[in-house]
Amino acid sequence: MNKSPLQIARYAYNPKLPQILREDLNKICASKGGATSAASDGEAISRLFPNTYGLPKVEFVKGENKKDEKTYNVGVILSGGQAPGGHNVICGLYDALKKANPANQLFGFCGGPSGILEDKFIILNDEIINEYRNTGGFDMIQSGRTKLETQEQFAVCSEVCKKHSINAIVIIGGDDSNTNAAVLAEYFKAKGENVCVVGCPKTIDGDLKNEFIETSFGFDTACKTYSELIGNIERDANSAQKYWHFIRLMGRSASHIALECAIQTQPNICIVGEEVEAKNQSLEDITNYIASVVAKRAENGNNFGVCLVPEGLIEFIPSVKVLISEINDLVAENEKEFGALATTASKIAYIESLLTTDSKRVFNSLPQAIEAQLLLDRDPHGNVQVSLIETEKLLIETVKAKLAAMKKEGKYCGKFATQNHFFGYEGRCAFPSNFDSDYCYSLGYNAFLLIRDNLTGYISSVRNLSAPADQWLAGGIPITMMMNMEQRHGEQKPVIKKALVELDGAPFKYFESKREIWAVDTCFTYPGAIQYFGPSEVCDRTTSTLALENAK
Ligand code: FBP
Repeated sequence: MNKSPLQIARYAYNPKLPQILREDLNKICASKGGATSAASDGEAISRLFPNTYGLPKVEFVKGENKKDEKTYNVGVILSGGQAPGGHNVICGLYDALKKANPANQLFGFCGGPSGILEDKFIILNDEIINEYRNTGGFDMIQSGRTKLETQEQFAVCSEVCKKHSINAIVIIGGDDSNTNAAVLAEYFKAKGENVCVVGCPKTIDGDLKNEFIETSFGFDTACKTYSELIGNIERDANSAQKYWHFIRLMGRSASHIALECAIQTQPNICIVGEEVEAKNQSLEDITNYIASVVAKRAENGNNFGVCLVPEGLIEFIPSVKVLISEINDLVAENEKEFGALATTASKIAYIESLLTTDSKRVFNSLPQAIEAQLLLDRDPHGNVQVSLIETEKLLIETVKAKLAAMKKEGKYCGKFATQNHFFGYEGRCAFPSNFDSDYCYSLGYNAFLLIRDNLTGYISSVRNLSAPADQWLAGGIPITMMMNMEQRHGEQKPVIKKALVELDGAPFKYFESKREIWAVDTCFTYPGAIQYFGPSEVCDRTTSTLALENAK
């Protein structure tokens, strides 16, 4: 493997562990709280998880633990989209496992959850692990989006575990993957098979968080990477003073990334999908708002600016949400006929003919490119892939049209020359920030302790993250505790509740209190590149989202 100087320097970085995890493994004990219950729908969830529901929360504390003579064969799986720090979760898990007993083995299932189903793995050793310490990407074992959810799949997992004497599985993934980890844990318990299943909270989207999981890993590095790029664009905009830049940011449904980047870079506009939905705003409302800011800045001689758009915005506009859900159903119900259509035009015409009158009107109001993007392949859940919809271009078009209409009415709107950008993949495999390097390593190391104490159905939890790493708290949360029942594919399913931006939460409140000033004045801030070496206040800084949420 060719190595850059930074990669070589990062190998030497020693991730910081919480104080408790620095103890000798035999001196760390699980302190258990009382029985827990689900976030809501406790009765239904307790029926579905008779063996793993109601388990206590666990915190690791100093104490005497029995000498562990057991040999562990652990399987690890990376699930879903890449997020900076994934390799460090594996490195932390590996180091703890080998520290407990050098004979313990770590099986890296390749290509995501399909790796265990196809029995495709590599045995991780020092040579492999040392190539990936503190590096971005998931390329050590790759990831995938296969869902582990059916009884047949679980039976295959069980066979593979028996074949290799695997007694624990760590699933590193988002809300759905951790939900599936809980279902798999329940399956093994119900069958009386002693395979411990532990989850780890991953996703750049930042939407896997709650009282016990302060943030998912990867969010910190991804937001810092995008903020660096946005800051650079802001400086370019302020230097040339001739373009409005429309920047779409990844994050799937949730607007956490856009909001965090807005706080870090202070752009003129940031649309928050959750607010659009709460205020029942239409595409026209959003367009009018942006056009009014453009005109106001033009009055002050500022024919430039920056507007951030979360990639999930389109799904939050109520009328478009209804349209998308109709299209999802129509595509699923008419899969064969729809799939046989050869051209985009014929697909558009076909769907249009089946839409309800209101949705047809909304569909027809969109530019043809967006109509086509709404019909692209669905994800494994049957949902539209928001990363493929160019909402920033849609807004440029609607704002242009609005400004033209305003000019006709005699309003001064200045010039509106635009550039569009989409930042997503640029941030998912960056070298993890010090925070993500430390957090991920701790999550992996901690996952081994959960396995050692046979805490199946738990998610690795490292908390108190705004404090220096040595003060972080480590433990485990029963996954069922974070669940509620939701309608999925026409059925009620137990799932981890997705955390969207809360409009009464501290990050949004902060943004709301500033946005009017940022809109008209030029208040850009330039965060610069992630720093890995240097003063702690620069290198170990966490996200504003975490700082504001933890300050409450
Ligand atoms: P996860 O939810 O699996 O962590 O993935 C997050 C994400 O990066 C989203 O922000 C984005 O919409 C999606 O993955 C893109 O998916 P893909 O990698 O399949 O193009």
